[in-house]
Formats: sequence, structure tokens, C-alpha cells
Amino acid sequence: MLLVSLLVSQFIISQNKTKKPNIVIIYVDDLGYGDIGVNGAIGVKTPFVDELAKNGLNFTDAHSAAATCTPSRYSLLTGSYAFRNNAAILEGDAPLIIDTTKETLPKMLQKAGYTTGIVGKWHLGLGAGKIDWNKKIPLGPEEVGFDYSFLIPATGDRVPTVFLENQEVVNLDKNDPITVSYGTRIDGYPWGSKHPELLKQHTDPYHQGAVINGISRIGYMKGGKDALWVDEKIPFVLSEKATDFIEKEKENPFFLYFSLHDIHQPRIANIKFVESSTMGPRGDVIAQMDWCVGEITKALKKQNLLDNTLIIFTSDNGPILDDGYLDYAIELLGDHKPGGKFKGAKYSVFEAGTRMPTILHWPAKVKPGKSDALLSQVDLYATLACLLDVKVAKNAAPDSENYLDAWLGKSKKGREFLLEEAYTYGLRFGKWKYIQPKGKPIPDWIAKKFVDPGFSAEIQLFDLEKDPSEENNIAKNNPKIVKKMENKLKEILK
Ligand code: NG6
Ligand code: CA
Repeated sequence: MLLVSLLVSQFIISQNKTKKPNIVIIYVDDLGYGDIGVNGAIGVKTPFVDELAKNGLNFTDAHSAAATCTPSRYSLLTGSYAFRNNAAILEGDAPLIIDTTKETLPKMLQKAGYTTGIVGKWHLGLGAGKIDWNKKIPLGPEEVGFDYSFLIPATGDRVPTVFLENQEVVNLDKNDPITVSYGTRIDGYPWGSKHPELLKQHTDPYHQGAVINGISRIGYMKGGKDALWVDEKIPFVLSEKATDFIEKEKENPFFLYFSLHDIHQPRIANIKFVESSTMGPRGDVIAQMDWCVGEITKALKKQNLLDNTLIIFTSDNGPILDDGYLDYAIELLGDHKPGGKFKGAKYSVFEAGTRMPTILHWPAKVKPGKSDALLSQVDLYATLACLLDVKVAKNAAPDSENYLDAWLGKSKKGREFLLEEAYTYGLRFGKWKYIQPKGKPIPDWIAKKFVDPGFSAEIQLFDLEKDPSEENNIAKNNPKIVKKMENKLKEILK
């Protein structure tokens, strides 16, 4: 009897060891390299994220594919550079930009036996033309490879401000249909431009459309009153949906893409987090984001799944202080450095635009530590396919390369060259950083954000080992490196 139970328990242990790991990507919005405790945050504490770093691998040179949201997310899910599809920040009523005939990261994982779910920000477009928000939307996460979806359709600062569950508006009263408009003003919710007295936060002129929950947005909207989200409750709603998914799928290997609204604007923290930092709303929503991370790790622990779940914690693009809402992020910053020692921000080709806080946590297989391997999120597709021994479909993921050993900390060797997409291109080659010249004037709406996008009529080259903050352009002294990188960039872009 003893022998039998011993054998059974051995069998269970060995089964657990070979069991496919669950995969959770925690994708924070606009979080900078320096915005987490382990990377030097000042003025806000991130204990749950720091705990992941303590028991996982903290990467110091891992990148989102681009310096803005839609392009980065496109690359993450398709393994393809955004420029191939002209992917740029989308309005809230834009059609789906992912080709549904091709394999994607979630479809590859479905092939490997995973149940797939997305909870949170989508921002990759929906439907094929004009969206009817009052019916099930025909093209979206389901067609891209997600078995379950609970979405913020675009951004917190764009209409419609409603959640979609499996591509249907949650809590929609059919007698109060939703109309959305970008460009043409429509009657419905009052406009911020006309009614500043309704606002919790003032904004620049670009964010003065529909006022909903005291916040003016980009775009205009009518109807759907019962379906409107309450900004202050978003972190709770999303965390609950994500933990419900974990609980429901606990028996199967699952993939959860937990795509937080924080710390994107409007940064409207729940009262639970107000003044939890010394940096005002931007710091408070970092604390709020950290709490959401804790909800996920607690849910995994509760199901006894934390050990064999591969969590990747990262962000879609660099930090931004003023993105249009007046929440005093600049004034209250103190000594905190959102991009760490790196120059740049969201929208910028300098390092902070794409160098992301990145932690991989998988206690069953990965030893804690730090890695300076040069890595890109575009490679997660091929890397996870290799981990699971799945073949990437022939016409899919043209830019995704397998760096499994580097992602698991067995090697420090990542990419030889790495593309950084912004409003111009950056290319990394070891310690070298090349920036493609762009003589055009800085677009007005970026210039107003106190962000340097990195435009210059001249070629820029930096030695990041000596000059991590990209201050000294040494292109003229290094013609051979410049030529090599120019050629490589041409080859990538052709
Ligand atoms: C910009 C918006 C900004 C923000 C950003 C998307 C203007 C002037 N600014 O176009 O408010 O929504 O798009 O951010 O419209 S991202 O993180 O999703 O890329
Ligand atoms: Ca973003």
C-alpha cells in the first residue's frame, strides 16, 4: 500500500514537472524602465512587482518593439514589425489591423493545447468597417486566437468608454444604443471643449470630446449609459476578470494576456490608492498597477500554480509625464526617473521609448537573477513556440526569432541587431545605437508633450556603454559602424 501511494505521488510529481507551464503576460501601459522599485523608483513602492523580480529574472536591456502602444502590441501578437502593416496608434473606432488568416501568438498557443484569454486593453482595432457597437462585433480577439476576451476596446482616453466581453458591450441597454464618432461632433455626452466645469482634470485641446464620468476623451459618444465604465473601478474589474479566468482554466494549460489600463492617462486612481505615492496621480496609479500584479500572483498561488506559471511582466512603451491631461506628473515628480538613466520617453526613438521594465518569473524552471541580454518582445512568439515545441506556421511571424536560452537566463546572448520603431527608426548592435536621420519638424502634438522624439537631420550614433543617456553623437568618428548599421537597417526595412 505504501509502495503504491509512493509510486502514485512520484508519478504526480513527474507529471507536474513535465506539465506545460501556464503563460501570463502582464502588459502594463506606458510604464517606464525606472518606474518599478527594483529599477530605482523613488516616490512609489511596487512590492508585488519587486517580489517577481526577486524570485525571477530582471532584464536590463529588453525592448518593446515600438515606442507606442498599437505598434508594440501588433508586434507582440504577430511576431511581425509594425512598419510592415503601417501599424500606428488607432482611434477607438478603427478596424482590426491583424490579418485573421494568419497565425498569431495566441493561435500558436491554441495549437499547443492552451486555452487563451485576454483581459484589458486591446487597441488593435475591431470589426472590418464601421463598427456597430450594439451587436456582437464580428472581428476581434476571437478571430485573432483568444478563446475569451474582456476588453477596453482602445484606450482609457478614447470613446467608447465601455467594456466588451467576447466582443459584445457589457451591460448594454438595447433601448439606449451607442453611437461613436471621431472627427465629426455628435450630440450625446457633453463636450469638454464646451463644458470645462464638468471635468475632474483639465486637458489639452486634443482630449476635449465626450465628457464621461467627469473626464473628457478623444472622440464623441452618445448612448450606452448603463454600459459606461467607472474609471476608478477599472483595476478591480480587470483584476477580477483575470483571476476568474485563472480559476476557471486552472486544470488546463492557459495563456492569459493581462493588459492593464494603468498607467495610461487619464490617471484616475481609486481612493484606495490616492496619495499612496508622493508623485500625485501618476505615482498613485503605479501603486494601483502593482496591486493588480499582486492579485494575479495571489490567484496563481491559491490554485497552486505559481511555481509552474511563466509570468512575463513588461510594458508596451516608455513613460510619459504629460500626455494631455493636467495631473501634475511633471510638477510632482521629485527625483524619480521614469526612464531610469535612459533618455527619451513614449513616442521617442531614444532608449527609454522602448527599453522596458521586464521580468520573467517561472520558479519551476528559471533561477532568479539579472540579465543584460538584448531582447525584443517581437521574439516572444518564436521563443514560446520553441519552448512548447510547436512549429510556427510558414506565413507567420516573419520577424520573430527564438532566444529561449536568453529569456530563460541560460545565456546572455540575445539579438545581434534590434530594431526600435518610433517616429523614426533606431537600431541596436551590441553597445551601439544608431538613429535614422529625420529632418522633418517635430509634429505639433508631440512637441507639446515635452518629449524629444529624437529627430535630427544628421545621423546619430551613440556608444551606450560609455553614454547610456545618448548625449554624445559619435557618428562622425565611426563611419564603419555607421555604414554597417545603415546597411542592416536598409535590409530590415526593404
Ligand atoms: C495619442 C493621444 C494620447 C494617447 C496616445 C495613445 C492625442 C493628441 N494624443 O494620439 O492621448 O491616447 O495616442 O497612447 O491624440 S498609447 O499608449 O495607446 O500608444
Ligand atoms: Ca502605451
